[in-house]
Amino acid sequence: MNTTSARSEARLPRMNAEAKLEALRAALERAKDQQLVILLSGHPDPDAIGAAMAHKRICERMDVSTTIAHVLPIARSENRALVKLLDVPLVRVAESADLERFQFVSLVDCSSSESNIKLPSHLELLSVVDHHRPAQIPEAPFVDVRHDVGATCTIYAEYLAQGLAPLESNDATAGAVATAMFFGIQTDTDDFSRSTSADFLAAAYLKPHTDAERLSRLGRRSLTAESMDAVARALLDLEVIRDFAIAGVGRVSALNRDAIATAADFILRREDIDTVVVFGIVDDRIDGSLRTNRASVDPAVFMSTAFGEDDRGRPFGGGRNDKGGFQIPLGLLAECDDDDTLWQLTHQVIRGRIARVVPEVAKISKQRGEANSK
Ligand SMILES: [Mn+2]
Repeated sequence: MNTTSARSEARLPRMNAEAKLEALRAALERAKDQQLVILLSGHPDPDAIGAAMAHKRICERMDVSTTIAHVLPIARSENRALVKLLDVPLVRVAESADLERFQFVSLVDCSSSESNIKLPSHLELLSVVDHHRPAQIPEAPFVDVRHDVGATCTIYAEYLAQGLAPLESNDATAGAVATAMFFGIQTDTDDFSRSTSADFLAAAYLKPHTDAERLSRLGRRSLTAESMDAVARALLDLEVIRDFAIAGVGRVSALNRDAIATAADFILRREDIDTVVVFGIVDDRIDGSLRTNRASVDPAVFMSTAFGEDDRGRPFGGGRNDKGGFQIPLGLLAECDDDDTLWQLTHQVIRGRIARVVPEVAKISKQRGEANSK
């Protein structure tokens, strides 16, 4: 990351904070005494959950009845721990009918609504607050999209600090909101290493209200037994070729698919390598993660060189900065009942594709093949 530009971005004058608060107030005023749903996108992460809790807090001060909903399951065990430890009121919705009773929808940490559910036609988009660069600027009565901050919780911390439902020490509900928001900033900025000064200011505002004990438990980031087993299999399968590493984890359940990324993050900590690919089978697809800390490796280029595109021209994988991933449907092979055979085949195919980028992988697999056939 270019620190010079981060510094100058952080100094940009905020577009009239007072007017912004007034605009958010006016938008929420329209939903007074009505039902609003905050619909989280994708697998809810701490930044989305923290921002949703802040949004709910603001709404409820204005007599807007608010429900936080999500469609996809909470995939990472550390995020499930967050929900459990802080008693976050989340409702899982599956179909359009589950959203019938709401008149308004707000989006936090995303700019377009979740695509895995059809929204009822009467549902009106009321607000969008996000820190990702949107494909197109969403249209809603209130939109605050800033890509110069590290987390959506940073934006919400500003709203709270500037007078919309400020955190107070004698407030019983402030602790859970502040803790979730702080953890949201912490995780979205890679433990503050990518924080802008706005993120630090927000974290400093939240910190006195956080619950230190629960925050430290969240920071330990527990793993499920299945994820830890997957990490163990990755270590057993690990092959190191100069400064490149590759490892397969076999099959992991959809709920624990992040075990693949967790294994990749862990292996990258090995001091003699700078790039790693970890892959496994999740449901009916091959799922993989790339991690690198070498500046000359572009994860997007790595992915397209190795895996190319599907028959509709969509890439199997992508990435940016130091991370990438790929998903390849198994197609008819998914019907194979023999998991061992399916895994051997997957292992061979993925190594073959990785060899397009790291040719030495092919040599080693050839030696292995010879050794196996003896
Ligand atoms: Mn975020």
